[in-house]
Amino acid sequence: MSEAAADKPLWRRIKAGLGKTRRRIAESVGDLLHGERQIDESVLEELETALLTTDVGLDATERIIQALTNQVQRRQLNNAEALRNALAALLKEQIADLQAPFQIGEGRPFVVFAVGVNGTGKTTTLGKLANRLQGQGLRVLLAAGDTFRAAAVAQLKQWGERNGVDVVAQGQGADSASVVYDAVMAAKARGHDVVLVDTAGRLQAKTNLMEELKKIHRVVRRLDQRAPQEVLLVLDAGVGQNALSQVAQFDAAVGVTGFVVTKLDGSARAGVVFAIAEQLRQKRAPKPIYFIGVGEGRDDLKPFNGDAFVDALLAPE
Ligand SMILES: Nc1nc2c(ncn2[C@@H]2O[C@H](COP(=O)(O)OP(=O)(O)OP(=O)(O)O)[C@@H](O)[C@H]2O)c(=O)[nH]1
Ligand SMILES: [Mg+2]
Repeated sequence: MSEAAADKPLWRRIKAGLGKTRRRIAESVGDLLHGERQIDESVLEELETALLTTDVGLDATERIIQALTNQVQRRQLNNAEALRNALAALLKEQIADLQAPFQIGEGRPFVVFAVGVNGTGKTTTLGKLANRLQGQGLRVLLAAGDTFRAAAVAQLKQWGERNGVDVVAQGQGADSASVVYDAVMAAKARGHDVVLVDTAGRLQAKTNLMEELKKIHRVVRRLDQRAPQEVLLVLDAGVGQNALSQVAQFDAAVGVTGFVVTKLDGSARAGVVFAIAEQLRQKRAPKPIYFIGVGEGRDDLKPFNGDAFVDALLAPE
């Protein structure tokens, strides 16, 4: 099977998940990308607006439009297909550095944190991830490090029960660092490969919660210098450009190693992925988007594939 053929089902599923953003692009510039329009500099203004309204962000949009303008001036883009191909190539290039497989590497247990502001999808993402990793034959333990919200432990336990994954938890209000300590020790004793640590959603401004997160991080680091091997910042695509400040703040607090962008299915702002790439590029600190969330089901966590992502966004209805 060719590589393109092998990718097709993934592409199709992502296309469905990105429906809202895709439709917004198709509605605003579909005639331009898929029709018979003459390509000149004025059509690029419409494209610029479409990119901005899907949250690609000013900087990335400007760079892309500038590159297209140059090509139009050199008369390299004289039909819709040429424009669509050029745009796709630029968008793919923009996020090429963000692609890396999520791998369970060295260290047992391999410790993964999910961090992020309230309600971005941390708990759900860990549930889906537990399912995925168990499917790869790894022994997974979930740690209910969110002791802040009453329903949080129950929510994680429910995910655990549904998928046959062990959960380490204490009651609401317990010290989250102690829960995580217990979980790592339990994993060592029982031979789990991976500990997935759920943490409380926090407002970036709440320093005490950020301090608590740093404390959990320190406790785990003390148990194993290499841990946590991954700190996943879970971002809700719906917040658009606001995601950028979350990246900066969580990275400063606990050193983010990669991202999960959730709720792409419910948002017309999937372009934020390009804005994140732009921010990382400017800081010369590329980090991968390991996964995207395209639904609430356990199979709705997909590895991020930049080319498939762009092809899905630009696909006609
Ligand atoms: N449509 C859709 N819904 C999602 C996705 N990921 C999470 N959700 C939903 O978003 C809501 C919040 O998810 P949680 O996993 O509880 O978020 P959280 O970050 O753990 O929230 P806190 O612990 O309160 O900070 C739930 O209703 C999830 O089902 C996704 O990719 N797509
Ligand atoms: Mg949660």
